[in-house]
Amino acid sequence: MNKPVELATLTGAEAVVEMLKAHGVDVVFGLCGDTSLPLYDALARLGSIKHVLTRDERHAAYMADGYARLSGKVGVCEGPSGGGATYILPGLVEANESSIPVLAINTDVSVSSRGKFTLTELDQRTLMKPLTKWNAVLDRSADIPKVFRKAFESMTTGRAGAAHVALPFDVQNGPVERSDVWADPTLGSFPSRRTAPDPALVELAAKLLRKAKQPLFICGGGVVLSGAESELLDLAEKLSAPVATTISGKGSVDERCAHSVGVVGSNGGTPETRAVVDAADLIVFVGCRAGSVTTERWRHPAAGKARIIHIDVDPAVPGTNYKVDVPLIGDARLCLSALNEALEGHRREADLSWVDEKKRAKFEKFEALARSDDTPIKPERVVFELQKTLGADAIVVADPGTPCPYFSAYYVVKGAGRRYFSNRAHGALGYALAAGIGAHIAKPKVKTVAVMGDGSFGMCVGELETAVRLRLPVTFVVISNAVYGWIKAGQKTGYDRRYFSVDFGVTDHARVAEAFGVKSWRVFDPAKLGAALKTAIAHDGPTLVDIVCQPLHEARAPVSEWVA
Ligand SMILES: Cc1ncc(C[n+]2csc(CCOP(=O)(O)OP(=O)(O)O)c2C)c(N)n1
Repeated sequence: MNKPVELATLTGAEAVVEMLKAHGVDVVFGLCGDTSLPLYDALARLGSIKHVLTRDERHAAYMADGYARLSGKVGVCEGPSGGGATYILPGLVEANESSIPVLAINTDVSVSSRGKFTLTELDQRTLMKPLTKWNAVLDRSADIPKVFRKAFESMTTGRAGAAHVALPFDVQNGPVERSDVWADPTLGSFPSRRTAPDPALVELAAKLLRKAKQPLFICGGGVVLSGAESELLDLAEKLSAPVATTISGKGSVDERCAHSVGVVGSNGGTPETRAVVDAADLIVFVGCRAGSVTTERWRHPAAGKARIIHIDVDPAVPGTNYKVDVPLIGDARLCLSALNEALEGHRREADLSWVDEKKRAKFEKFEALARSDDTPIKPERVVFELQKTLGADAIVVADPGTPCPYFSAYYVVKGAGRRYFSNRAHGALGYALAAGIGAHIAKPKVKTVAVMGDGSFGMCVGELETAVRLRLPVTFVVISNAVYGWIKAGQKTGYDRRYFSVDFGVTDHARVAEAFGVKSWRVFDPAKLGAALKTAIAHDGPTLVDIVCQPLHEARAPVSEWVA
């Protein structure tokens, strides 16, 4: 341990930092520990990588996730052994399932201390294996360069995902040949090494699209991840086809345009958007897993109701939930652009006013509630006021509970590209605050707003200190109702109002935030909400608006069914 190293060599910890730099990493989110001391020392000495100290590892991973979504680069987080690994895990699994490249590094007890009841010893290899796309535990320093090259290649090629590397204490101190420290920097961004679809299948898909009477696109996160927005719009215009999205697909298309249907499914869809799905005779799923929420448990579309073209970079996706007429395997941008080429000169003229009618009907119901001066404040009013206040380029991050379904349904994304996201893989409460911080660090010139329920607030409040310490002008909005409202609404509709163990006490979140040094407002009166949000959003430091809201079990459901 701590042997002097030769000049042609780096220490393992130095090599890790150099490998991160070689892949273009400029920020790491994380939290210190005994086993991380060599890594921290290397980060300090080798400069250039900014370290964002977080208050727990879960939020470090959520920050890395939000950062990756907005920067298009791999998000990196780190923590120590034992609890540092178990705490980082929730963020890592969310990123992996959401196809976001996040690299987590947990330092570990020395290789020489393994199997001796060493404090914090944990089988990180087995723990992380089912939760990541790729993971490794380093046993020798010489392997550091190739392990990091493999991690980046694995995270950003094909279906993007998370990777985990465990870095033992003595491995951080051992030697690495300087000449081994190199990388392909393009692997630091995603998607890298795009793959194109089979031309024969492209022709088949084009044939189906030419014949379709009522084609519809349902876009998942894959369109935004691949940057395929303009190829999608070109194709939708050629076919005069409506474009619906999942929650993660919001931003595939400017939601103000005639083609946009909005979000479909059981967490943000409405009867009007469902009707558009039911009317289609050909559905093109793009970068979408056609999971339970998007399809309302595989009922919309119903099996056999429409022909299916399924575009996905992951060959395992098409055919999993629907009988697919044509699977197109490849990067969404390359697949859509191949379809555009195959349909060159084709134009299906069709009137989209029926889609507009559906949207009008949906927003009429919404606005009637959004303009209400009732107290407690209706969730619709919160969406309405934020929509009025935020610029077109703002980023909104929504937690589960009230925020996700309401903002997914009614917050209109003005422009294509990532402007709205939620943690749709596991939907764990308490994601938005930290993911919003990560998003802001990636896009500091754009306003970021994180919207959460009070259940979520209880799970992430510690990171307010991080926002204050770094003076981040992020606005946090708490929908305050002293209840795990989404679940109580499920007890109302599915269990005959037998409410059980879902209510908790009232907290003044504005005062809590103030104690951290966050400028805060607590709003009861709907007439005062707009002004409070406007001032909070314009402020040049962290702000929080605590809105006393109608609980979900008393509100009109934004969807027909509560349990996906
Ligand atoms: C970590 C975690 N635990 C439990 C759940 C299950 N769950 C989904 S929504 C919800 C209620 C959310 O409550 P709150 O954040 O107060 O928002 P509200 O529904 O009241 O708007 C719960 C407990 C979850 N999504 N994540």
